[in-house]
Amino acid sequence: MEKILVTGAVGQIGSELVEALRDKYCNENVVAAGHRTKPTKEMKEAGPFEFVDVLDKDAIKLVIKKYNIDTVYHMGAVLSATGEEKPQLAFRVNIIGLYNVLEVGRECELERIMVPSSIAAFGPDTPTENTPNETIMRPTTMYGVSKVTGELLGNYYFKRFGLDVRGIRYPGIISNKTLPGGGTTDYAVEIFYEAIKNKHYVCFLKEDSTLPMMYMPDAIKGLISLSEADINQLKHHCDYNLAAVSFSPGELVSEIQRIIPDFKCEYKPDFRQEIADSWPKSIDDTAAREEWGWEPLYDLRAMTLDMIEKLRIKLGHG
Ligand code: AKB
Repeated sequence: MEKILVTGAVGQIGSELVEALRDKYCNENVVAAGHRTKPTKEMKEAGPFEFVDVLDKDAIKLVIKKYNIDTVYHMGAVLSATGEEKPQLAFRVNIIGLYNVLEVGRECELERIMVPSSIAAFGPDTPTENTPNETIMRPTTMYGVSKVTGELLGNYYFKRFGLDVRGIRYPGIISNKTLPGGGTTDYAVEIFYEAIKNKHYVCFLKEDSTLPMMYMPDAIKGLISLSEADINQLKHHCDYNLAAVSFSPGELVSEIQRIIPDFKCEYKPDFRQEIADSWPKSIDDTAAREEWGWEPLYDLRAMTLDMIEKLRIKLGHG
């Protein structure tokens, strides 16, 4: 049975990933690790939890040894918008933090390290429609720079040290359990909370700003499927494009209005618009489909229906 460590476990993806991995591999085999944010009562009571700063290599090593870890899902990261406000922090956490995890992985001979990348690894020179897996990678955000670096480092550790590092380029992730924080695609989560609570939302991106997006169940399924894929089938390692849906704020608003007809949205683009403008609008994920059978389950309509149903219960707006 695998013994897994999840860094960034209290974050948007990490929190649901821990739940899914605990369901699959048993609670006691999945160690959740956060930096400072306290875990929920459920996360703490269900299985082991540790506070770990990814900038402290010895602390990472200690936890890996303590629990006899063989697989790490390294989800701890600073996202794009925060990364532009605090580029030095983003550099340290996303690049030095990852380097520490890879070095510990090499020293402890870990079986596998999963490291998510992002559509932010692309930049304004990249073709924006159906962006190929292999294309121009010249990001203009610190977050994007850190993600390209992460992909290259992961591929290097595989080739040079035989460490099995794998990763996917996530689009914006939409979810209803833990709020995202500091991302450019966060509007696509906030909008649901505001639509249900106040029937009004002020969007920080333009109405027609199309970006690739994905519903959380698909994001979790994708990462776990890649982790379980037969290594002999993989031609890539840390750089798989992953697509599900692409939509603009305007298209999402129309979809929400099918269920909440009096919902209104205003548009006041801020500094995050420039980040969004540097990213692809849609992604070609043929490599992931062919090499490990990737297939998303949720389209825009199914995701919107499920989000509103779940959030109405959560927010007591039944
Ligand atoms: C962000 O908006 O920074 C992230 C991402 C696309 O990687 N959600």
